[in-house]
Amino acid sequence: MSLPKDFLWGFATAAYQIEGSADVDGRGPSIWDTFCAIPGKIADGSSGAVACDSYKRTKEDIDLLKSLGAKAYRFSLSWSRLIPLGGRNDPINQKGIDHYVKFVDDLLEAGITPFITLFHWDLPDGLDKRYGGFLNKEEFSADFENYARLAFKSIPKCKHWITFNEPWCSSILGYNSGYFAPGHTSDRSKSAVGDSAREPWTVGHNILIAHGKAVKAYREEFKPTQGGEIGITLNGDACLPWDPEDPEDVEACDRKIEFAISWFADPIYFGHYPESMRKQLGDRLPTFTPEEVALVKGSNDFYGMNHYTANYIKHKTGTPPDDDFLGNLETLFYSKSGECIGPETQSFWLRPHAQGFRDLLNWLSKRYGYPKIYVTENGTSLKGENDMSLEQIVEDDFRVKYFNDYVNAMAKASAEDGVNVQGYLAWSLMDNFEWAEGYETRFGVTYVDYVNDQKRYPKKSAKSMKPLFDSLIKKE
Ligand code: NCW
Repeated sequence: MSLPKDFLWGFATAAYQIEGSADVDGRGPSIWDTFCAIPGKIADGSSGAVACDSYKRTKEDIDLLKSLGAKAYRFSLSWSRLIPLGGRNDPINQKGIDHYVKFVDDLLEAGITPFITLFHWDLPDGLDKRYGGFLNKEEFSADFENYARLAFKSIPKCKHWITFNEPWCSSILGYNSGYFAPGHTSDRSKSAVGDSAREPWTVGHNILIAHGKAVKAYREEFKPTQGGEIGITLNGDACLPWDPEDPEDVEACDRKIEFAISWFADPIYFGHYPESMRKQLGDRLPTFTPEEVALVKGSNDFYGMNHYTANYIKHKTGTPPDDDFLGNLETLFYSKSGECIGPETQSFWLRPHAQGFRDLLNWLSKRYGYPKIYVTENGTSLKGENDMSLEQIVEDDFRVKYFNDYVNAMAKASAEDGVNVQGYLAWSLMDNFEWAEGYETRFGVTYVDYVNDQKRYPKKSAKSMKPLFDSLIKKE
Protein backbone atom coordinates (compact mmCIF):
# COMPACT_ATOMS: atom_id res chain seq x y z
CA MET A 1 0.00 0.00 0.00
CA SER A 2 1.70 3.15 -1.07
CA LEU A 3 -0.75 6.00 -1.52
CA PRO A 4 -1.95 8.09 1.45
CA LYS A 5 -5.11 7.02 3.28
CA ASP A 6 -7.21 10.01 2.18
CA PHE A 7 -6.01 9.92 -1.43
CA LEU A 8 -8.72 11.21 -3.77
CA TRP A 9 -9.13 9.56 -7.15
CA GLY A 10 -11.67 9.93 -9.88
CA PHE A 11 -12.16 11.33 -13.36
CA ALA A 12 -12.00 14.66 -15.17
CA THR A 13 -13.86 16.47 -17.98
CA ALA A 14 -14.29 20.03 -19.27
CA ALA A 15 -17.46 21.98 -20.05
CA TYR A 16 -17.04 22.61 -23.77
CA GLN A 17 -15.93 19.03 -24.38
CA ILE A 18 -19.00 17.36 -22.83
CA GLU A 19 -21.91 19.72 -22.14
CA GLY A 20 -23.42 20.54 -25.52
CA SER A 21 -26.63 22.60 -25.14
CA ALA A 22 -24.76 25.52 -26.59
CA ASP A 23 -27.90 27.67 -26.89
CA VAL A 24 -29.78 26.41 -23.84
CA ASP A 25 -30.73 28.39 -20.71
CA GLY A 26 -29.11 31.62 -21.83
CA ARG A 27 -25.51 30.45 -22.47
CA GLY A 28 -23.48 32.92 -24.54
CA PRO A 29 -20.97 31.92 -27.23
CA SER A 30 -17.34 31.17 -26.40
CA ILE A 31 -14.25 31.52 -28.59
CA TRP A 32 -14.49 27.79 -29.28
CA ASP A 33 -17.99 28.15 -30.80
CA THR A 34 -16.55 30.79 -33.09
CA PHE A 35 -13.37 28.84 -33.87
CA CYS A 36 -15.26 25.63 -34.71
CA ALA A 37 -17.33 27.54 -37.25
CA ILE A 38 -14.19 28.35 -39.30
CA PRO A 39 -13.80 25.72 -42.03
CA GLY A 40 -10.71 23.56 -41.63
CA LYS A 41 -10.05 24.24 -37.95
CA ILE A 42 -11.55 21.02 -36.57
CA ALA A 43 -10.43 17.71 -38.07
CA ASP A 44 -13.93 16.33 -38.65
CA GLY A 45 -15.64 19.71 -39.08
CA SER A 46 -17.51 19.24 -35.79
CA SER A 47 -18.01 21.41 -32.69
CA GLY A 48 -19.03 21.08 -29.05
CA ALA A 49 -22.60 22.19 -29.83
CA VAL A 50 -24.00 18.78 -28.82
CA ALA A 51 -20.93 16.89 -27.52
CA CYS A 52 -21.97 14.28 -24.91
CA ASP A 53 -25.16 16.16 -24.03
CA SER A 54 -23.92 16.25 -20.43
CA TYR A 55 -25.69 19.53 -19.62
CA LYS A 56 -28.95 17.53 -19.80
CA ARG A 57 -27.54 14.25 -18.48
CA THR A 58 -26.11 15.23 -15.13
CA LYS A 59 -27.89 12.39 -13.34
CA GLU A 60 -26.57 9.86 -15.83
CA ASP A 61 -23.02 11.18 -15.43
CA ILE A 62 -23.19 11.10 -11.64
CA ASP A 63 -24.63 7.57 -11.73
CA LEU A 64 -21.73 6.58 -13.96
CA LEU A 65 -19.18 8.09 -11.56
CA LYS A 66 -20.85 6.26 -8.67
CA SER A 67 -20.87 2.96 -10.49
CA LEU A 68 -17.12 3.29 -11.12
CA GLY A 69 -16.46 3.99 -7.43
CA ALA A 70 -15.02 7.47 -8.04
CA LYS A 71 -14.27 9.55 -4.97
CA ALA A 72 -13.76 12.80 -6.89
CA TYR A 73 -14.83 14.47 -10.12
CA ARG A 74 -13.10 17.36 -11.84
CA PHE A 75 -15.23 19.39 -14.24
CA SER A 76 -15.16 22.96 -15.50
CA LEU A 77 -17.70 25.77 -15.42
CA SER A 78 -18.71 27.41 -18.64
CA TRP A 79 -17.98 31.11 -17.97
CA SER A 80 -20.48 32.11 -20.65
CA ARG A 81 -23.27 30.18 -18.90
CA LEU A 82 -22.74 32.28 -15.75
CA ILE A 83 -22.08 35.59 -17.52
CA PRO A 84 -23.11 35.17 -21.18
CA LEU A 85 -21.16 38.21 -22.37
CA GLY A 86 -18.38 37.58 -19.87
CA GLY A 87 -17.65 41.05 -18.45
CA ARG A 88 -17.94 42.50 -14.97
CA ASN A 89 -20.65 44.92 -16.04
CA ASP A 90 -22.58 42.36 -18.05
CA PRO A 91 -25.75 40.59 -16.85
CA ILE A 92 -25.54 37.42 -14.77
CA ASN A 93 -27.44 34.33 -15.91
CA GLN A 94 -29.10 32.77 -12.87
CA LYS A 95 -30.06 29.61 -14.79
CA GLY A 96 -26.40 28.86 -15.43
CA ILE A 97 -25.55 29.33 -11.77
CA ASP A 98 -28.48 27.17 -10.63
CA HIS A 99 -27.33 24.39 -12.94
CA TYR A 100 -23.88 24.12 -11.36
CA VAL A 101 -25.15 24.61 -7.80
CA LYS A 102 -27.48 21.64 -8.24
CA PHE A 103 -24.76 19.60 -9.92
CA VAL A 104 -22.41 20.12 -6.97
CA ASP A 105 -25.21 19.31 -4.51
CA ASP A 106 -25.94 16.09 -6.41
CA LEU A 107 -22.26 15.10 -6.52
CA LEU A 108 -21.91 15.63 -2.78
CA GLU A 109 -25.11 13.69 -2.17
CA ALA A 110 -23.50 10.83 -4.12
CA GLY A 111 -20.39 11.05 -1.93
CA ILE A 112 -18.21 12.48 -4.72
CA THR A 113 -15.84 15.39 -4.06
CA PRO A 114 -16.08 18.13 -6.70
CA PHE A 115 -12.98 19.80 -8.17
CA ILE A 116 -14.05 22.83 -10.20
CA THR A 117 -11.91 24.30 -12.97
CA LEU A 118 -12.93 27.91 -13.56
CA PHE A 119 -11.35 28.14 -16.99
CA HIS A 120 -10.85 25.27 -19.41
CA TRP A 121 -10.33 27.27 -22.63
CA ASP A 122 -13.89 28.45 -23.45
CA LEU A 123 -13.46 32.22 -23.07
CA PRO A 124 -16.70 34.17 -23.61
CA ASP A 125 -16.48 35.31 -27.21
CA GLY A 126 -17.77 38.76 -26.23
CA LEU A 127 -14.52 39.45 -24.36
CA ASP A 128 -12.34 38.47 -27.31
CA LYS A 129 -14.38 40.73 -29.59
CA ARG A 130 -14.65 43.60 -27.10
CA TYR A 131 -11.02 44.05 -26.09
CA GLY A 132 -8.93 41.18 -27.44
CA GLY A 133 -9.58 38.74 -24.59
CA PHE A 134 -6.37 37.50 -22.95
CA LEU A 135 -4.30 40.18 -24.67
CA ASN A 136 -5.77 42.96 -22.52
CA LYS A 137 -4.25 42.58 -19.07
CA GLU A 138 -6.37 45.04 -17.10
CA GLU A 139 -9.72 44.13 -18.63
CA PHE A 140 -9.16 40.39 -18.79
CA SER A 141 -7.84 40.00 -15.26
CA ALA A 142 -10.61 42.17 -13.81
CA ASP A 143 -13.29 40.22 -15.68
CA PHE A 144 -11.81 36.89 -14.65
CA GLU A 145 -11.62 38.00 -11.02
CA ASN A 146 -15.28 39.05 -11.17
CA TYR A 147 -16.33 35.73 -12.71
CA ALA A 148 -14.27 33.75 -10.18
CA ARG A 149 -15.82 35.69 -7.30
CA LEU A 150 -19.30 34.93 -8.62
CA ALA A 151 -18.42 31.22 -8.75
CA PHE A 152 -16.92 31.17 -5.21
CA LYS A 153 -19.95 33.01 -3.82
CA SER A 154 -22.49 30.83 -5.65
CA ILE A 155 -20.92 27.42 -4.99
CA PRO A 156 -19.61 27.56 -1.41
CA LYS A 157 -19.79 23.79 -1.05
CA CYS A 158 -16.94 23.26 -3.52
CA LYS A 159 -13.64 23.03 -1.62
CA HIS A 160 -11.18 22.48 -4.49
CA TRP A 161 -10.80 25.23 -7.09
CA ILE A 162 -8.56 25.32 -10.15
CA THR A 163 -8.21 28.73 -11.76
CA PHE A 164 -6.81 27.87 -15.23
CA ASN A 165 -6.31 24.64 -17.13
CA GLU A 166 -3.04 24.43 -19.08
CA PRO A 167 -2.33 28.12 -19.76
CA TRP A 168 0.53 26.90 -21.99
CA CYS A 169 -2.12 25.64 -24.45
CA SER A 170 -4.12 28.88 -24.37
CA SER A 171 -0.90 30.85 -25.00
CA ILE A 172 1.05 28.72 -27.48
CA LEU A 173 -1.69 26.80 -29.29
CA GLY A 174 -4.04 29.81 -29.27
CA TYR A 175 -1.48 32.53 -30.14
CA ASN A 176 1.53 30.87 -31.74
CA SER A 177 0.56 27.82 -33.78
CA GLY A 178 -3.09 28.78 -34.19
CA TYR A 179 -4.07 25.16 -33.58
CA PHE A 180 -6.54 26.24 -30.88
CA ALA A 181 -9.00 29.14 -30.47
CA PRO A 182 -8.75 32.01 -31.11
CA GLY A 183 -6.29 30.81 -33.79
CA HIS A 184 -3.70 33.57 -33.86
CA THR A 185 -0.45 32.82 -35.68
CA SER A 186 2.27 34.71 -37.42
CA ASP A 187 1.83 32.71 -40.61
CA ARG A 188 -0.16 35.11 -42.79
CA SER A 189 -0.76 32.43 -45.40
CA LYS A 190 -3.09 30.77 -42.88
CA SER A 191 -5.26 33.93 -42.73
CA ALA A 192 -3.69 34.71 -39.41
CA VAL A 193 -3.84 37.66 -37.10
CA GLY A 194 -1.46 38.62 -34.35
CA ASP A 195 2.23 38.64 -33.60
CA SER A 196 3.47 35.23 -32.54
CA ALA A 197 6.77 36.69 -31.38
CA ARG A 198 5.04 38.54 -28.54
CA GLU A 199 1.44 37.49 -28.16
CA PRO A 200 1.93 34.06 -26.51
CA TRP A 201 4.14 35.52 -23.79
CA THR A 202 1.72 38.40 -23.20
CA VAL A 203 -1.17 35.97 -22.92
CA GLY A 204 0.74 33.77 -20.46
CA HIS A 205 1.58 36.80 -18.34
CA ASN A 206 -1.99 38.06 -18.31
CA ILE A 207 -3.31 34.65 -17.31
CA LEU A 208 -0.89 34.62 -14.36
CA ILE A 209 -2.17 38.02 -13.23
CA ALA A 210 -5.79 36.87 -13.58
CA HIS A 211 -4.94 33.72 -11.60
CA GLY A 212 -3.31 35.84 -8.88
CA LYS A 213 -6.32 38.14 -8.60
CA ALA A 214 -8.78 35.23 -8.32
CA VAL A 215 -6.63 33.53 -5.65
CA LYS A 216 -6.39 36.78 -3.66
CA ALA A 217 -10.17 37.20 -3.78
CA TYR A 218 -10.68 33.59 -2.71
CA ARG A 219 -8.23 33.78 0.17
CA GLU A 220 -9.49 37.10 1.49
CA GLU A 221 -13.22 36.80 0.97
CA PHE A 222 -14.16 33.12 0.84
CA LYS A 223 -11.50 30.79 2.21
CA PRO A 224 -11.85 32.04 5.82
CA THR A 225 -15.47 30.89 5.94
CA GLN A 226 -15.54 28.18 3.26
CA GLY A 227 -12.20 26.58 4.11
CA GLY A 228 -11.27 25.32 0.64
CA GLU A 229 -8.11 25.40 -1.46
CA ILE A 230 -7.12 26.83 -4.82
CA GLY A 231 -4.38 26.33 -7.41
CA ILE A 232 -3.56 26.29 -11.10
CA THR A 233 -3.24 23.29 -13.43
CA LEU A 234 -0.16 23.13 -15.69
CA ASN A 235 0.70 20.69 -18.44
CA GLY A 236 4.17 19.38 -19.05
CA ASP A 237 5.87 16.43 -20.69
CA ALA A 238 8.70 14.34 -19.33
CA CYS A 239 12.08 14.79 -21.04
CA LEU A 240 14.92 12.39 -21.73
CA PRO A 241 18.17 13.53 -23.31
CA TRP A 242 18.60 12.35 -26.92
CA ASP A 243 22.26 11.75 -26.08
CA PRO A 244 22.66 11.19 -22.33
CA GLU A 245 26.43 11.71 -22.74
CA ASP A 246 25.96 15.19 -24.23
CA PRO A 247 25.71 17.82 -21.45
CA GLU A 248 23.92 20.17 -23.87
CA ASP A 249 21.12 17.65 -24.41
CA VAL A 250 20.92 17.04 -20.67
CA GLU A 251 20.66 20.78 -20.08
CA ALA A 252 18.10 21.15 -22.88
CA CYS A 253 15.80 18.76 -20.99
CA ASP A 254 15.57 21.23 -18.13
CA ARG A 255 15.06 24.06 -20.59
CA LYS A 256 12.17 22.25 -22.25
CA ILE A 257 10.43 21.79 -18.89
CA GLU A 258 11.14 25.41 -17.98
CA PHE A 259 9.54 26.66 -21.22
CA ALA A 260 6.44 24.55 -20.51
CA ILE A 261 5.98 24.35 -16.73
CA SER A 262 8.33 26.83 -15.06
CA TRP A 263 7.03 29.61 -17.35
CA PHE A 264 4.03 29.59 -14.98
CA ALA A 265 5.30 27.75 -11.91
CA ASP A 266 8.45 29.85 -11.31
CA PRO A 267 6.43 33.09 -11.00
CA ILE A 268 3.98 31.29 -8.70
CA TYR A 269 6.64 29.74 -6.45
CA PHE A 270 9.55 32.19 -6.86
CA GLY A 271 8.08 35.44 -8.20
CA HIS A 272 9.98 35.58 -11.50
CA TYR A 273 10.31 33.88 -14.90
CA PRO A 274 13.02 31.24 -15.49
CA GLU A 275 16.39 32.61 -16.54
CA SER A 276 16.43 30.41 -19.66
CA MET A 277 13.27 32.10 -20.96
CA ARG A 278 14.45 35.60 -20.11
CA LYS A 279 17.72 34.90 -21.94
CA GLN A 280 16.11 33.59 -25.12
CA LEU A 281 13.07 35.88 -25.29
CA GLY A 282 14.57 39.14 -24.05
CA ASP A 283 12.02 41.93 -23.81
CA ARG A 284 9.40 39.86 -25.59
CA LEU A 285 8.82 38.22 -22.21
CA PRO A 286 6.89 40.68 -20.00
CA THR A 287 8.25 41.65 -16.59
CA PHE A 288 6.38 41.63 -13.30
CA THR A 289 5.81 44.88 -11.43
CA PRO A 290 6.39 44.62 -7.64
CA GLU A 291 2.59 44.60 -7.17
CA GLU A 292 2.29 41.74 -9.64
CA VAL A 293 5.01 39.75 -7.87
CA ALA A 294 3.08 40.19 -4.60
CA LEU A 295 -0.06 38.95 -6.32
CA VAL A 296 1.41 35.91 -8.08
CA LYS A 297 4.15 34.68 -5.74
CA GLY A 298 2.78 32.10 -3.32
CA SER A 299 -0.57 31.83 -5.10
CA ASN A 300 -0.87 28.02 -5.16
CA ASP A 301 -2.40 26.01 -2.31
CA PHE A 302 -1.65 22.96 -4.46
CA TYR A 303 0.00 22.19 -7.79
CA GLY A 304 -2.39 20.80 -10.43
CA MET A 305 -0.45 18.52 -12.75
CA ASN A 306 -1.69 17.39 -16.16
CA HIS A 307 0.62 14.82 -17.64
CA TYR A 308 0.46 12.47 -20.62
CA THR A 309 3.69 11.90 -22.51
CA ALA A 310 7.47 12.10 -22.83
CA ASN A 311 10.00 13.14 -25.49
CA TYR A 312 13.66 12.76 -26.26
CA ILE A 313 15.28 16.17 -26.33
CA LYS A 314 18.04 17.24 -28.69
CA HIS A 315 19.56 20.68 -28.19
CA LYS A 316 19.89 23.07 -31.12
CA THR A 317 22.67 25.53 -31.76
CA GLY A 318 22.36 28.98 -33.28
CA THR A 319 19.79 31.70 -32.74
CA PRO A 320 16.24 30.35 -32.42
CA PRO A 321 13.54 31.91 -34.62
CA ASP A 322 11.25 34.46 -33.00
CA ASP A 323 8.35 32.05 -32.81
CA ASP A 324 10.32 29.28 -31.06
CA PHE A 325 8.42 28.23 -27.94
CA LEU A 326 10.35 25.10 -26.97
CA GLY A 327 13.66 26.59 -25.82
CA ASN A 328 15.88 26.07 -28.87
CA LEU A 329 15.67 22.31 -29.05
CA GLU A 330 14.01 19.51 -30.93
CA THR A 331 11.62 16.93 -29.49
CA LEU A 332 11.75 13.38 -30.81
CA PHE A 333 10.06 10.07 -30.15
CA TYR A 334 13.22 8.11 -30.91
CA SER A 335 16.48 8.13 -28.97
CA LYS A 336 19.91 8.46 -30.53
CA SER A 337 20.23 4.67 -30.43
CA GLY A 338 16.94 4.31 -32.31
CA GLU A 339 14.83 3.23 -29.34
CA CYS A 340 11.20 4.46 -29.39
CA ILE A 341 10.00 6.22 -26.26
CA GLY A 342 6.58 4.56 -26.28
CA PRO A 343 3.84 3.12 -28.46
CA GLU A 344 1.84 5.19 -30.93
CA THR A 345 -1.56 6.53 -29.86
CA GLN A 346 -4.31 8.34 -31.77
CA SER A 347 -2.83 11.69 -30.62
CA PHE A 348 0.22 12.84 -32.59
CA TRP A 349 1.72 14.30 -29.40
CA LEU A 350 1.21 11.38 -27.04
CA ARG A 351 3.60 8.45 -26.47
CA PRO A 352 3.17 6.64 -23.14
CA HIS A 353 6.28 6.34 -20.97
CA ALA A 354 5.31 5.87 -17.30
CA GLN A 355 8.81 6.24 -15.84
CA GLY A 356 8.74 9.79 -17.20
CA PHE A 357 5.73 10.53 -14.97
CA ARG A 358 7.67 9.47 -11.87
CA ASP A 359 10.69 11.46 -13.02
CA LEU A 360 8.63 14.60 -13.64
CA LEU A 361 6.84 14.29 -10.28
CA ASN A 362 10.32 14.26 -8.75
CA TRP A 363 11.57 17.15 -10.88
CA LEU A 364 8.61 19.32 -9.84
CA SER A 365 8.82 18.36 -6.21
CA LYS A 366 12.51 19.17 -5.95
CA ARG A 367 12.25 22.48 -7.77
CA TYR A 368 9.17 23.74 -5.93
CA GLY A 369 9.80 22.42 -2.42
CA TYR A 370 7.59 19.32 -2.37
CA PRO A 371 4.20 21.03 -2.79
CA LYS A 372 0.93 19.17 -2.45
CA ILE A 373 0.19 17.81 -5.93
CA TYR A 374 -3.10 16.78 -7.46
CA VAL A 375 -2.72 14.99 -10.79
CA THR A 376 -5.63 16.74 -12.45
CA GLU A 377 -5.35 14.83 -15.77
CA ASN A 378 -3.62 11.72 -17.04
CA GLY A 379 -4.81 9.33 -19.72
CA THR A 380 -4.44 8.23 -23.30
CA SER A 381 -6.10 7.85 -26.66
CA LEU A 382 -5.67 4.60 -28.55
CA LYS A 383 -4.56 4.26 -32.15
CA GLY A 384 -7.51 3.45 -34.43
CA GLU A 385 -10.06 3.21 -31.60
CA ASN A 386 -12.67 5.21 -33.48
CA ASP A 387 -12.70 2.64 -36.30
CA MET A 388 -13.25 -0.38 -34.05
CA SER A 389 -16.51 -2.13 -33.20
CA LEU A 390 -18.11 -1.39 -29.83
CA GLU A 391 -17.13 -4.88 -28.65
CA GLN A 392 -13.49 -4.11 -29.40
CA ILE A 393 -13.60 -0.60 -27.99
CA VAL A 394 -14.80 -1.66 -24.54
CA GLU A 395 -11.90 -4.15 -24.33
CA ASP A 396 -9.35 -1.33 -24.10
CA ASP A 397 -6.42 -3.27 -22.69
CA PHE A 398 -4.01 -0.63 -24.00
CA ARG A 399 -5.64 1.99 -21.76
CA VAL A 400 -5.86 -0.43 -18.81
CA LYS A 401 -2.09 -0.92 -19.09
CA TYR A 402 -1.47 2.82 -19.44
CA PHE A 403 -3.36 3.58 -16.22
CA ASN A 404 -1.81 0.64 -14.40
CA ASP A 405 1.72 1.72 -15.35
CA TYR A 406 1.19 5.43 -14.68
CA VAL A 407 -0.66 5.00 -11.38
CA ASN A 408 1.99 2.57 -10.13
CA ALA A 409 4.74 5.00 -11.15
CA MET A 410 2.93 7.71 -9.16
CA ALA A 411 2.51 5.39 -6.16
CA LYS A 412 6.26 4.71 -6.19
CA ALA A 413 6.97 8.44 -6.34
CA SER A 414 4.71 8.85 -3.31
CA ALA A 415 6.03 5.93 -1.26
CA GLU A 416 9.70 5.91 -2.20
CA ASP A 417 10.61 9.43 -3.37
CA GLY A 418 8.67 11.57 -0.88
CA VAL A 419 6.49 13.21 -3.53
CA ASN A 420 3.40 14.71 -1.87
CA VAL A 421 0.70 13.60 -4.29
CA GLN A 422 -2.78 13.57 -2.80
CA GLY A 423 -5.14 13.04 -5.72
CA TYR A 424 -5.48 11.69 -9.24
CA LEU A 425 -8.16 12.47 -11.84
CA ALA A 426 -8.07 10.32 -14.95
CA TRP A 427 -8.73 11.95 -18.31
CA SER A 428 -11.43 11.38 -19.17
CA LEU A 429 -14.68 10.10 -17.65
CA MET A 430 -15.99 9.64 -21.17
CA ASP A 431 -15.12 10.16 -24.82
CA ASN A 432 -15.70 13.78 -25.74
CA PHE A 433 -14.98 16.67 -28.10
CA GLU A 434 -11.20 16.53 -28.41
CA TRP A 435 -10.77 20.17 -29.52
CA ALA A 436 -9.05 20.46 -32.92
CA GLU A 437 -9.23 16.65 -33.27
CA GLY A 438 -13.03 16.72 -33.06
CA TYR A 439 -14.66 13.40 -32.16
CA GLU A 440 -12.14 11.22 -33.98
CA THR A 441 -9.88 10.92 -30.96
CA ARG A 442 -11.34 9.24 -27.91
CA PHE A 443 -9.79 9.73 -24.46
CA GLY A 444 -12.67 8.29 -22.43
CA VAL A 445 -12.75 5.35 -20.07
CA THR A 446 -16.37 5.30 -21.19
CA TYR A 447 -17.47 5.01 -24.81
CA VAL A 448 -20.11 7.50 -25.91
CA ASP A 449 -22.39 6.65 -28.81
CA TYR A 450 -22.65 10.11 -30.41
CA VAL A 451 -24.48 8.84 -33.49
CA ASN A 452 -27.49 7.06 -32.01
CA ASP A 453 -28.49 7.86 -28.48
CA GLN A 454 -25.53 9.28 -26.50
CA LYS A 455 -25.54 6.09 -24.48
CA ARG A 456 -22.47 5.58 -22.27
CA TYR A 457 -20.64 2.21 -22.28
CA PRO A 458 -17.91 1.89 -19.63
CA LYS A 459 -14.75 0.36 -21.10
CA LYS A 460 -12.56 -2.15 -19.28
CA SER A 461 -10.29 0.73 -18.18
CA ALA A 462 -13.23 2.40 -16.37
CA LYS A 463 -13.78 -0.71 -14.30
CA SER A 464 -10.06 -1.19 -13.67
CA MET A 465 -9.67 2.02 -11.67
CA LYS A 466 -11.33 1.08 -8.39
CA PRO A 467 -9.43 -2.19 -7.91
CA LEU A 468 -6.21 -0.43 -8.90
CA PHE A 469 -6.61 2.33 -6.31
CA ASP A 470 -8.02 -0.06 -3.68
CA SER A 471 -4.80 -2.05 -3.95
CA LEU A 472 -2.62 1.04 -3.51
CA ILE A 473 -4.35 3.31 -0.97
CA LYS A 474 -3.37 2.72 2.65
CA LYS A 475 -6.26 1.56 4.84
CA GLU A 476 -5.05 3.17 8.08
S1 NCW B 1 -5.50 18.55 -26.36
C1 NCW B 1 -4.78 18.50 -24.92
N1 NCW B 1 -5.39 17.85 -23.88
C2 NCW B 1 -6.40 16.90 -24.07
C3 NCW B 1 -7.73 17.60 -23.84
O1 NCW B 1 -8.81 16.75 -24.00
C4 NCW B 1 -7.82 18.25 -22.47
O2 NCW B 1 -8.89 19.14 -22.43
C5 NCW B 1 -6.53 18.99 -22.17
O3 NCW B 1 -6.53 19.45 -20.84
C6 NCW B 1 -6.04 15.95 -23.03
O4 NCW B 1 -5.41 16.82 -22.04
C7 NCW B 1 -5.31 18.13 -22.52
N2 NCW B 1 -3.63 19.04 -24.76
C8 NCW B 1 -2.98 19.69 -25.83
C9 NCW B 1 -1.94 18.86 -26.39
C10 NCW B 1 -1.56 19.40 -27.72
C11 NCW B 1 -0.11 19.32 -27.87
C12 NCW B 1 0.29 19.91 -29.14
C13 NCW B 1 1.74 20.16 -29.14
C14 NCW B 1 2.15 20.87 -30.37
C15 NCW B 1 3.55 21.32 -30.30
